[in-house]
Amino acid sequence: MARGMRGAHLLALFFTFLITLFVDADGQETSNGLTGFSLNPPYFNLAQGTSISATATCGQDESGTPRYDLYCKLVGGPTGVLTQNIQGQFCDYCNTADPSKAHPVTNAIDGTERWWQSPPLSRGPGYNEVNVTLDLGQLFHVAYVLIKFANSPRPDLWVLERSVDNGRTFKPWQYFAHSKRECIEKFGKQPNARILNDDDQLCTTEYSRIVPLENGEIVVSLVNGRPGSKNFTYSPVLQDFTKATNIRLSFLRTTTLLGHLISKAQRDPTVTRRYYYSIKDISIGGRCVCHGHAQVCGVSSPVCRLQCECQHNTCGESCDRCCPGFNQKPWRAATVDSPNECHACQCFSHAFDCYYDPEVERRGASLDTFGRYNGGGVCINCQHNTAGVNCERCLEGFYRPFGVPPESPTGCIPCRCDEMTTAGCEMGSGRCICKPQFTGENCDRCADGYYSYPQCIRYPVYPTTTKSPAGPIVGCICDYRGTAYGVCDASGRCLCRQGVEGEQCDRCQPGYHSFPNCQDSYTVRVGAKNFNNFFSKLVLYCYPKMCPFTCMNLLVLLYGARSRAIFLPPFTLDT
Ligand SMILES: [Ca+2]
Repeated sequence: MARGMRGAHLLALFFTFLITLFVDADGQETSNGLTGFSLNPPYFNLAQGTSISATATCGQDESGTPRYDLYCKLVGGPTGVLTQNIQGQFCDYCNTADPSKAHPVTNAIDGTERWWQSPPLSRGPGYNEVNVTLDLGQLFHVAYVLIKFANSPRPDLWVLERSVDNGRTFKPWQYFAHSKRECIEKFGKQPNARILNDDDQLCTTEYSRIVPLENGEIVVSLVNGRPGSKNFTYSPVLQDFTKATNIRLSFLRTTTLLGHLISKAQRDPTVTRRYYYSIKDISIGGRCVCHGHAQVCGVSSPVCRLQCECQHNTCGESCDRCCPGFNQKPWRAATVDSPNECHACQCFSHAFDCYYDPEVERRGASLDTFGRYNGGGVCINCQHNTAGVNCERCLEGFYRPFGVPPESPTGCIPCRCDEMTTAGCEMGSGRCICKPQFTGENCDRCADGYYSYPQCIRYPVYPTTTKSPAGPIVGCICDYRGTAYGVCDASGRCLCRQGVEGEQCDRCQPGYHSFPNCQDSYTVRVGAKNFNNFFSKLVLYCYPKMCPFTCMNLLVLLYGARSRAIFLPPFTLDT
């Protein structure tokens, strides 16, 4: 009981120490996590509550079955705790089946004096290489890793590694060796080098000394002492360097009393049973990665993951994107000088979401909520019959009458136009917009270059061809509307259609009218009654020299002698 109290007291002291270190790490950081415009959640011990695993543990075999593992401490002197005293060594055994002799890896993060222990080398020299991995469950910024060792010295040779892809790949964070030579030979790193870059991977020798034989500590600072530590929000390299989803302690060799002579003694179990790793507790000082957009990082139910409480209109577990509808500008991390908040898109209340398009910003085609063409937000899925970058237009076939505000959900009303001849109508006035082949106030005539209303067929345009490929290219300027077969012949002469004349085929021949639809007939609309008194409409083509009544002859030819033409009022000659 007294021991537990003492442990808790030490732990409290320890965390006070941690918090002090972290505030120092950011320099300018105030107690509320505010650095200029950049918001940051507080640091805490990430190790508590993570899942931890070890590749080997004393007291169990490779399959996890409990077994007896005898080990002895390097430290001399009876403590009364150990049960055996063999040849002056103080020994004990591990067994995971016995709670008082079990040293599972979860002991390394439980905040108590209990510890994790690896199998002694007497079980095999392969137990020099043991990994302890912490799965943080999500991405964090890690400022410090503190490891308190238990009843063995600190490791002789090892690597602190991190993963940013949930444990798929690991890369070194820091190397540890007992000699400068090993830094170079094993890791290719200059020992105890000055830190020049935010992402330099150091090789340290100070933490591999054999003393203390028990209860040693290693403090790995990943922020302090680095160039970007005083300006964390402006140091993307340091921000990246401190990110981790998983942390791995990759132990390569235990510390021994014999140094390099271990190879000679490695078959002697009375020697090798004294060599193993033991960890009393690991603390990882870190905080959520919120990109300067959150002051609070809390537990989100039901997934029980820590989540930034994002501000500045940002969203996502780490505030790493703009919230739906706030993509007028591209997402950016907050800095000391600017919150770099996400701005709302202007969709006139016709869309919930938008995306950012740099090309739209370059063209100055996106309106912001202040009425300026600033940013590149494009509204997604415009509702209420609207369309456009800002849902500012009506869909084709709809128009918004003058005076109706653009955000009105009922503002876009259907055009009152003939769908056959029109392509929607004008905003405001609702005036019909003719399809290309039609013209006129009501789109009831063929446009230039088209004929035979209401089909309005395009006059054929043939590619220019020449029959004398060896000859010079002859330029010709012809009115395509009056030209037949091709624009011109090999000599450059325009080839006019029937009823058309002129060097450029640009006028009707005498007796023809209505260029380019040069006709020699007038169209007379008449009504006709056939034998069965069935009244039908037909169109007769009468030559200009015929009087309209002469058309009767045609009618008789078509419908028989007893049919009668009734000219529909008004009796007109279509030109
Ligand atoms: Ca512990």
